[in-house]
Amino acid sequence: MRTQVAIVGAGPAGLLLAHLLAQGGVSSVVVETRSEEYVAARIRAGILEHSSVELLESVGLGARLRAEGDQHRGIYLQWPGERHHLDFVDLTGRSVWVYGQTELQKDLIAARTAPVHYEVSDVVLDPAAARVAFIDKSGHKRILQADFIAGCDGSFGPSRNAVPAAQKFEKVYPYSWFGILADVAPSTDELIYAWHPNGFALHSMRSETVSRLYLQVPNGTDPASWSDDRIWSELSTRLGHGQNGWKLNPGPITDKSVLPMRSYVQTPMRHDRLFLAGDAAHIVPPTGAKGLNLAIADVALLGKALIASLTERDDTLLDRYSGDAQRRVWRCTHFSWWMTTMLHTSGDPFEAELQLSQLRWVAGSRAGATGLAENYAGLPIGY
Ligand code: FAS
Ligand code: PHB
Repeated sequence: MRTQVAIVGAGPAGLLLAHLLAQGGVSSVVVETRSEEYVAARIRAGILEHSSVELLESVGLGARLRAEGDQHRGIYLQWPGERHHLDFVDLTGRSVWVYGQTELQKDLIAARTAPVHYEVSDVVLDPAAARVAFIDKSGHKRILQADFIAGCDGSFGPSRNAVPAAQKFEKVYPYSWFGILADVAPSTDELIYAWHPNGFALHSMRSETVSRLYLQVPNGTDPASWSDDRIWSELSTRLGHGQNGWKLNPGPITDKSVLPMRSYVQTPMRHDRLFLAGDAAHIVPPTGAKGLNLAIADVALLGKALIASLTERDDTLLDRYSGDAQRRVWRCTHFSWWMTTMLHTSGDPFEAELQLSQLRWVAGSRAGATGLAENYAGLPIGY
């Protein structure tokens, strides 16, 4: 098989890159180990930052997002007895959108801009020859010859290990997130990030009838070990049920999962004719809502660079890709670490006082609030 760009992975990075390339007249073929249904159904991110929405709209992927997504002006920061709204639009002129990653994935699949081979196995990359070997779902050995390979295969794919002598930075946090989906209307109009002595809690949502909530739990927590009652009781405590008349409305829980928290950055994001994008190159703790948005920012840069190389024989952007992408990767890695360490408790009373002081400053100072807003709503792509 022959194409211009072989894309490994059909998550948001892989499918969005295929879409951007097609818009620029460049052909691609995607190979994916999972089924289309599995990839579309994975429950993951929920927030799209301003520049992600602008990019998606600019390439014809904004219609359902605008119709079914929910534009938010900001977030609430909370600690016992206090809840403060940070208005990103007032502070930075930029907003965010609540639109589940599953919905974006469905939009990307529906756009069908490139052939996708689902349920493949034995994927082997040859970065120097720009070749991908795999077994297709009928059991046939296939060779995909391209000009370039895009490694969009997430944190467990082969691409990140196909970069010899890569420098790897990793931080594992001493806690995880227990996430639930519940068939109940959100009890808040915008997201609540809550600091509490018992641990962090987040009230997010997916629609007017589906809530998405998270609890800080010890690493290794078994989702089955928490009863629904215990989950709602702990969420009520940490989110301030009854505080200033506010109520958390419980409802039927339809999904439970525990997500370990870590930061991971690998550099460079290129080897020979292989380029990494998205979780293949970096992982952030979800506290800053950056994972999906960083994947989008990577492929926005990589798509432009590949199009310039393949249609104008200009490799300037390709040669700069890893350095340009890493600037935003480290900005988002720092912001995600900063939000995580500010909001998650460790039981250390000194640390708790520092966290509360930082929260009071961010919520009470326009400079502090603007710093959070700039990063959360997202710096311009190419920052
Ligand atoms: P993905 O992991 O989404 O996609 C990679 C694809 O490559 C997958 O479909 C995989 O099956 C495929 N693949 C793997 N190995 C392969 C191989 N050998 N050959 C071919 N294909 C292969 N981010 C947030 O912002 N907020 C959140 O709340 C949040 N929650 C998350 C919860 C979980 C459980 C996980 C794992 C991630 C979460 N994230 C969250 C981060 C997530 O949204 C990622 O940032 C986003 O999916 C990145 O997209 P991709 O880079 O495309 O990687
Ligand atoms: C989500 O809705 O899944 C979500 C929102 C904000 C975050 C993390 C996850 O910081």
